[in-house]
Amino acid sequence: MAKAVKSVSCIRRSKTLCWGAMLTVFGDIRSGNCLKVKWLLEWLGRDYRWVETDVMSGATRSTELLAMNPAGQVPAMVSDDGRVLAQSNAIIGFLGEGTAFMPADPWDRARMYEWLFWEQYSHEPYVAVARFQRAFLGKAAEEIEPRLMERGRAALDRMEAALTGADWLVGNGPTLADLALVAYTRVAHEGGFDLGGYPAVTAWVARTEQAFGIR
Ligand SMILES: N[C@@H](CCC(=O)N[C@@H](CS)C(=O)NCC(=O)O)C(=O)O
Repeated sequence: MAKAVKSVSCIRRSKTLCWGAMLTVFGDIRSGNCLKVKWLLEWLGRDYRWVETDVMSGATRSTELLAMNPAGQVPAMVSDDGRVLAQSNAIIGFLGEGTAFMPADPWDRARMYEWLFWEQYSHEPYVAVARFQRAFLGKAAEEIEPRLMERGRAALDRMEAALTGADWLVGNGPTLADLALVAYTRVAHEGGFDLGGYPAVTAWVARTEQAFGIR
């Protein structure tokens, strides 16, 4: 479970003083990429610290955070032994190792990765970015670049096709592919996407939230 938040500058000081030997995640609680990591840690019952890092205030570009993750982004995870891992899907891949969310079958595992890479290249850049611009930057619908909406709808269309007649994206149970893709799909309406026309996706969102204990 998440422990109390400390300031980012704390990372420069003694690790025993600030973090102990505890897994620590730097993340913005409003970010789907960060929430993927939090949800999995909670589901696994792992002891961890969450350091809230406000994307809007530029905290991801602080000297401390850039020293950890030169990409200047969250999530960034500091493991128990002090090593740092960035990229949400790499982090959930590490944490999900050995769980039922990581298919043992090599083909199914590769298909899970297929969805994870697709999420970052063909879904998140449209669905999450439209949401960011609408919900966080306060842009009106007509200010959103039409291409963002077209590509976002194309991503949702692809998911609808994949989930029509299937409960999960890969195999017969939830995997990290479902976890990664639910993060921004469940809040797609905040970006102006109407999930009303996506019944299979809507049912899958509810199923995936239940499977991972997402509230
Ligand atoms: N591909 C990265 C994307 C991370 C990302 O875009 N993080 C955003 C928050 S959702 C961020 O830190 N933005 C701040 C910035 O780029 O300055 C991942 O999956 O972790």
